[in-house]
Amino acid sequence: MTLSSNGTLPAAIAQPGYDRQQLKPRILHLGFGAFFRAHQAVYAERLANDHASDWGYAVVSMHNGQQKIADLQQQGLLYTVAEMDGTGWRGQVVGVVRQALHLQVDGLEAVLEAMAQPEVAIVSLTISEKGYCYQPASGQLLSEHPDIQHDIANPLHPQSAPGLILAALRLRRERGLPAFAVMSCDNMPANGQVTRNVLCQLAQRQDAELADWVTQQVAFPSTMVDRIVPAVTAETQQRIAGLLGGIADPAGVACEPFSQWVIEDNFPQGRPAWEKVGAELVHDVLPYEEMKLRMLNGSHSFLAYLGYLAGYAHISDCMQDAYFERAARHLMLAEQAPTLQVCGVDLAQYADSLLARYRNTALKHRTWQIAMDGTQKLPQRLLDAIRLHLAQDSDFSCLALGVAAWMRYVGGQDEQGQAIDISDPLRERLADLVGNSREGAERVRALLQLETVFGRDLPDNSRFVKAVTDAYLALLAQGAKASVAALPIHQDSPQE
Ligand code: CS2
Repeated sequence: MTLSSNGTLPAAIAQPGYDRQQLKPRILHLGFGAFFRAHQAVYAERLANDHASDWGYAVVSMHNGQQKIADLQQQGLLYTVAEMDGTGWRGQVVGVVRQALHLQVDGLEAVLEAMAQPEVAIVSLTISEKGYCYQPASGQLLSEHPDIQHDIANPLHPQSAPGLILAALRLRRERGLPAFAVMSCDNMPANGQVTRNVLCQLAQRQDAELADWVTQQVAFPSTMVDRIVPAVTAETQQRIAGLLGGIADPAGVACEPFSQWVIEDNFPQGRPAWEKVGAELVHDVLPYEEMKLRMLNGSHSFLAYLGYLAGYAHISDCMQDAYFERAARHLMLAEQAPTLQVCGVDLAQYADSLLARYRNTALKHRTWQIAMDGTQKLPQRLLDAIRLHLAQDSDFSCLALGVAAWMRYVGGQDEQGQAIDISDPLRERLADLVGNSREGAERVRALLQLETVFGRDLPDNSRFVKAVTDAYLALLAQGAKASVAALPIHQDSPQE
């Protein structure tokens, strides 16, 4: 039995209480991953259930996730979201997806046609940092990216996400339809601006008139998104089947109860009334994005690299080590919070709530998962704050140790000499730099050559190079656990 032939779901499972036929795919979402399913779609579900909203989704996956789209289609475009914590698992069936396509299966024409429907007012994205084909250190298009090179030469047959969106905008322009807004929901500061940069810069390389039209007509609202959604495992699927009374849901997803969404209110073709279901619509998202990226994602990456090296498989395992918890708190409050502009948020309380979320043992959020794609994550999570410390001559020991731990991690061997499975779009370049440098200070200097990560300024800054090198050598000499325990953290620091 599948989810769509239901009628027999246990009473505890919330189900769509609205007429799904009334929903129109007014948002087309690119990237049908676990995060979208557990975050943005749930806001739309609440709007449809409680506020008679007709904002439904068309979802499109481009590269991976063929099976996921097929699974979803098999079960009438329904799937389950389970919230999990120490008190148990609670399930809900989500029905806001009205159409699901996969570029490799349904073809480019079908995808572009879906994006060119007059009712599509928003194209939203969860394509992960690397999907933008940009340079994390500068926020500009990475024109030498092979997919971008391809899309410059073949604008009508794009391979990259920016190329696909541009091809859809081109079609709308030809048909005299208004542009949709393009809303990034990925973890980058000023993610709207990054999206604007890559689209406009790619358009300039393709067609000057299209570039002008995009610059003038397309809105790129920024957002801050937050919900911890670990990768789905066989165990997650079993638990979900248990909730559903034995029905398997291969498109199901499980997440923490917490959820936050801050959105720049810039939608010329209209938007759902997200504010009715807990999202915050604001004029300027950047202060919130920086707060979340530095305090949450920054501490996540710190815990991921050091935790992995120390043998902790999950974030909640790191929290069992008092030195790790102390270091994460110090990183948040003493090294990240002072670099933030956000007003009206109690950052000590925010840090406490993050640590409480990290302690959720039901999540089983793997350090390995967070360690992925470090070259795309380090700048906004650790390096931006380091630049501010360098400018004001303040301490950044935890941040430096985080960067050093990433370098140790991409070295490819853990502290027991076991190989690390490194997942990163620059994996080959990393292996090259590692393979051609001697272990120790030379390795640090080699990795600092990655300009898309470190820019040109950091490798030239002697204080930065020394802090990271010292931390790296300490990691080699004494290991991750001892390095975290030895951090110069004063317990009576006023900020803690
Ligand atoms: C994590 C994020 O995998 C990672 O890099 O830091 O996915 C994190 O769980 C989310 O941003 C939380 O909102």
